[in-house]
Amino acid sequence: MKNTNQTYFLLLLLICFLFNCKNEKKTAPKEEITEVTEEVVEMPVNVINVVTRAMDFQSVDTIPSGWNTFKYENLSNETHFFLLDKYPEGKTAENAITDIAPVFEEGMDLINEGKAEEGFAAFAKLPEWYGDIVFSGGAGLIAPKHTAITTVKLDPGYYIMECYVKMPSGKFHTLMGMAKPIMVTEEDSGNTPPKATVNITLSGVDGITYDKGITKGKQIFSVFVKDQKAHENFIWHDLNLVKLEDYASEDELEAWMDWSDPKGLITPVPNGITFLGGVNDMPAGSTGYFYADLKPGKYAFISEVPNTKSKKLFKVFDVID
Ligand SMILES: [Cu+2]
Repeated sequence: MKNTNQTYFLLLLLICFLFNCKNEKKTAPKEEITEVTEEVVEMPVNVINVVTRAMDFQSVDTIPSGWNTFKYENLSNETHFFLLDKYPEGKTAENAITDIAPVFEEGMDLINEGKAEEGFAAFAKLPEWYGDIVFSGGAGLIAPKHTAITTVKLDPGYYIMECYVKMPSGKFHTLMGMAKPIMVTEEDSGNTPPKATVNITLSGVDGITYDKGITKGKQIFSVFVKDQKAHENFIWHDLNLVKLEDYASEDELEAWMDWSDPKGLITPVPNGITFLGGVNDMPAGSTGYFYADLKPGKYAFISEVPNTKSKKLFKVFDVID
């Protein structure tokens, strides 16, 4: 009968397939397997999930210290990032609300009213302990409906996870709910950092440099912070990956990257710009990592500080097919 023959043939095929698979595993030389895995960028499995649906950070409250990889899913309709602020002993989210937020609000309101000088002067009211906050990395700017994967090393302590991108009204997301306390415990995660495919050096003196041409496909970028400083807007330099459409304006992007500009860091982002993550502010000497899957096209690395072009903190590059 035709049907029986067909079944028999399929069964034979299945047995052959299973046998072959088994056989291959047994006889494949070890070197060959190692060679294959070296070519492939493996995605991390042990991750801390962070999700934004509106003006929120949904994640666990307590994480181990040491190397941690964050998978930040931005399901909202706005561009966000997250920065991990390590607070000095005894200071908490309550102090952020009472001592810091009002100062930023007052300063920003004055800048928005066109009173830039008075606005900047208002920041003198920041408490002394503000200078003791250690910005400890996090995900760079990430577009709506995109996911950023970032690996950083954290010391034990009390942190605030924050995003200070601004609403169209000029209000910081930090004041809209994007500030979440995270406890980093003494217990070490036991994780090791990933192996980078491209090594970036970030410096306030030499700008952004990297060790090889950037090719399409999955990449793991390491970001070494050679030196660090507060720029004109009090912010340290970080590293963001951006996809630029042909019609995107580099000048508009440069201006947008300064929160102290009345139009800066306000969503929506300039036309033709898609943020793809990166590594947020970290102290000098630190290294962070981020993952990206690149398609051919025009991209840039840029810091979230003013005057990036002249500081060499805005590097445009092509990913060729
Ligand atoms: Cu935000």
